[in-house]
Amino acid sequence: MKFPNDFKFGVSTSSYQIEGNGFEDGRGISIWDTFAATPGKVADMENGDVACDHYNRYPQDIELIKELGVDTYRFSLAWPRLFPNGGSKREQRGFDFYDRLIDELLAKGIEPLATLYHWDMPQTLEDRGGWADRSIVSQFTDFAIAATEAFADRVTNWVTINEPWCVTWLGYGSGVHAPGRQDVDAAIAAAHHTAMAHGAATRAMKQIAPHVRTGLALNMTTYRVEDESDRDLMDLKTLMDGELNRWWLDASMYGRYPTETAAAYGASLENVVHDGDMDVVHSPLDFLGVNYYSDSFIGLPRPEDKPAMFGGAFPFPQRSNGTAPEPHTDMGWPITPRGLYDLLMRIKKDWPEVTDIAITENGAAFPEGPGSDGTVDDQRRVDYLASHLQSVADAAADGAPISAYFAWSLMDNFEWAEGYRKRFGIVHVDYETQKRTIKNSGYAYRDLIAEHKASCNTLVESLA
Ligand code: IFM
Repeated sequence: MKFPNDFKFGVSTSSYQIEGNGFEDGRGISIWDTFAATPGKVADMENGDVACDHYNRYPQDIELIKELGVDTYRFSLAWPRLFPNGGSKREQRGFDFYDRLIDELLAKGIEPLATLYHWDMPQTLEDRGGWADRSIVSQFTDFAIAATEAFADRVTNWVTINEPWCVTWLGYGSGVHAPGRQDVDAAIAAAHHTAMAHGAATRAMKQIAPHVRTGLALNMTTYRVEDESDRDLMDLKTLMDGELNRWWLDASMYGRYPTETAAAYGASLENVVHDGDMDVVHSPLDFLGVNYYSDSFIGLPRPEDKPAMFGGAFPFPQRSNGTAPEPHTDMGWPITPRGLYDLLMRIKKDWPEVTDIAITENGAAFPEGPGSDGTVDDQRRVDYLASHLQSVADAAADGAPISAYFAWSLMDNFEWAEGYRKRFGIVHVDYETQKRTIKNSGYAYRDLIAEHKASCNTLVESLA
């Protein structure tokens, strides 16, 4: 596998999924606290109160990151740690925590990449309508300004919003994620307000700190249609592609929404888009973050079909769970590494203005834990990562402008509605003891990075 010489390897996490330290040091209540406390929402009624206790154990976790040999670490800021009730009243202990984290990363030679919003909105803001209410745009922009003022002296690369599709459609459409609303109009409003929030925040951040680079982390997929001669299925693909792959990308790069999908949203969208909004939305990305896990299969559903990832599109007819091939990960998501290559090549072709792509998440859930000898033999994850990294390398060789890859995730963590039973880490976490054990996939990733660096050094030496 050959990567560009300046290619960066990283690992990714998010605040609510790993930090724990729920309500100490002044952290306010987030929508995920509320959602997790609602019976029937999260498996086994688990929550992020303790999680991986990263809030207290971050120095050891940074040691682990160092041991893996990665160049960069992507984490998110917990909004309710910095502003417990949204609004403007700061909690200094929250700022201090991220100061310590960033300083420790830099001291160890690891470049921080900060995500502003990875789903833990202060509950008070949701009580005012959350992403479905227009006021969230200015609230988010104020939060982005405060974070920039505090951390941009040390953090250059920022993701504004992680997976706005999930925020929108899982949070407000299907309700399987916090805040758990099931309201298509609210979801369509959220689709617009997340796009506006990215644009408004980006402009404000760059005014204060012109050197910052901002991007969105979009969960993107390659759609496979069961029968391409079926007009209905192909039309459905266009709608779903517009809803998931193109919505935020066309919005930020070109200041417009995909025509067919916007038309399908109809008056629900027209009612929330005010004059001048699309100028706010239009805010070209410095880099595109791609979170890729799986292809999606569009076909006529049969009772025996397993639902494919992101297969449930809203508000379109539920005809999207086509036959997904085996094998699957523990999430039931098909393993389709070539889809990542195809996606990257599509981005190169369809959005030539995107000049920098980072794979901000890629990984797989498998349950393996330590065996009798203490090691974690997670060969399926080793294979998953290797095959997807191969696709990244191939796409880079074929001219896709990819500069970085972040494995999801540094360590096992709170997998949202699935609680702790789905493990994505390349480091195993024993939640009873908080012991961390690097899995074989972590060692394989470390070795791949070391080989890459060695081959770059050899090249430099041979040129000297
Ligand atoms: O754990 C999540 C992450 O928070 C967002 N992207 C997908 C991951 C796996 O489901």
